[in-house]
Amino acid sequence: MRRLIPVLKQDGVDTDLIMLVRTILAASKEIAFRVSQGELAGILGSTLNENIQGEVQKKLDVLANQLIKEMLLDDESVRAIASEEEEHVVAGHSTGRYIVAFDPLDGSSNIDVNGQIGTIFTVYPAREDVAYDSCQQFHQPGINQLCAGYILYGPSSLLVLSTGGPTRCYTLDLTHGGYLLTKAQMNVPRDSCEFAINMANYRHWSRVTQAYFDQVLYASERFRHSSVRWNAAMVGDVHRVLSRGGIFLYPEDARLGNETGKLRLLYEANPLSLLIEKAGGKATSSGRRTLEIMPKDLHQRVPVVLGSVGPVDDFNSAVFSA
Ligand code: FDP
Repeated sequence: MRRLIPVLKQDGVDTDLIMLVRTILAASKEIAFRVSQGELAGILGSTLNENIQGEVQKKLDVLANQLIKEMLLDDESVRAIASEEEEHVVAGHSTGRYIVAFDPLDGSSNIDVNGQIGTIFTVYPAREDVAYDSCQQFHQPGINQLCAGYILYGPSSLLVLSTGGPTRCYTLDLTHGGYLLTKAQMNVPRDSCEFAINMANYRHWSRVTQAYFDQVLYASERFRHSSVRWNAAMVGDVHRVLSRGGIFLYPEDARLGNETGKLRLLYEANPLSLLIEKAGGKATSSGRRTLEIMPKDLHQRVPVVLGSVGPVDDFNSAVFSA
């Protein structure tokens, strides 16, 4: 089996970027170890604080953020950092070539139930036309991403990564502590009848979204054998879609704070959209390609609909041409 670094070299990835990915993965190995220790590591449960999004911070959210942030700030190629757990941009090195955004711990509600959780990250080129520590560094569409990935802390720890080429999957080998290539090219099947959506939000959805799911559940022949799978961790649900097809949806809804969606464009929707596209799937937001949205805010939320081309097109044509 092949190790990560030779694969990245063979893919022609820039040496500085390879080193940066290694930095992120060093932090991920420490998080994977603590997660595997669970209660024994004293990392379960909540802190007394809320993050910038007004969500209760879990101990592991804080620990993961601290670990990744500190390791990234030691890397001279990093000009600025954005994190779900940081209100503002964190300044790095003024001459660094890259900016990095990350969600240190996705799927927080799964931490205390021994469920799937993950770290999502993305790397962009630093902008020369704005201050090195300005939030405008991150005002770049997702198509500019040089690299995107997630680490899924599940029964085994997996790294799913694209550096502009195919979406590849690596498994953390605990015997030597490195990531080994276990799937050279992930491919999202074109069609599938599996939906990942929090159906309990039905009452808050727009009328057209409700009407679409009325069809899926009660009338459509195409989706007669459909099923719903909801992990409550985007990394886990998107990993299932990447592995065997399906559609993941988190539409906007009427609840306060969710009017433009729940998931964050910069460090959730964009990296996962790149991985889906590089595996032959489709990633959209309000009917348009997510990767082309120009971000206006570091913590901007967007509706997310991604996965197999067939069901994504079906949803968008029903809801946006209605
Ligand atoms: P969480 O808030 O637990 O970190 O990032 C947001 C997210 O999880 C996604 O990972 C997940 O898909 C979604 O929110 C879960 O939302 P619900 O609470 O509506 O299930």
